[in-house]
Amino acid sequence: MQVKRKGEEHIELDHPEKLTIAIVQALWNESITGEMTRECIQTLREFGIPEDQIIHKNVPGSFELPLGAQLIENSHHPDAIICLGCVIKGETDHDVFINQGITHALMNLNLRYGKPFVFGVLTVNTEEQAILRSNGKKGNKGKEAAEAALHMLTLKNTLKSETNPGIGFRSGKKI
Ligand code: DLZ
Repeated sequence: MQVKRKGEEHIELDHPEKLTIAIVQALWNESITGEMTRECIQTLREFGIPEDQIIHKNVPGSFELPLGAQLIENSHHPDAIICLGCVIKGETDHDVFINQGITHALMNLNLRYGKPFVFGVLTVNTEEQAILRSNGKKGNKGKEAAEAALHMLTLKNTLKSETNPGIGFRSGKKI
């Protein structure tokens, strides 16, 4: 029996090859968000998402993640959008304002579009904390974000099948 790693146990996709997933990466603290993006893409690939169905776009900083995500939603209509950023606390409260702005905006996008807009943003006190959370020593937020997106798509598909028994299709697409 295949033992699933933590985070995988709720992911069950019948047709991952039909999914399109977008990643929006903030370029502030790029070495950190680059690692998160690399791991995010690798995780999506491990679950069977085709390489050419992973859309990867950049925005300047984490504050721009929600608008970047909405623009991609309007242009490509992916099944899920993963937002990756890293906000490090400084001398002022900028981190609080940016983080609150992103969380509210992404929550609104989730509910408005009824699809996962994943909050894959590190909200840390130091660069060291960010490195530990992006190099695997204390996990990798990019990987977690990919798993969160696929978990939510599994849930969405399960609920669809339960309410339309024997169908499980929408727009001819069962995932
Ligand atoms: C301005 C700023 C600061 C001070 N710190 C960060 C940060 O730690 N992480 C991040 O992703 N972005 C930061 N930014 C940039 C803002 O997110 C945004 O790009 C600019 O304020 C322009 O709107």
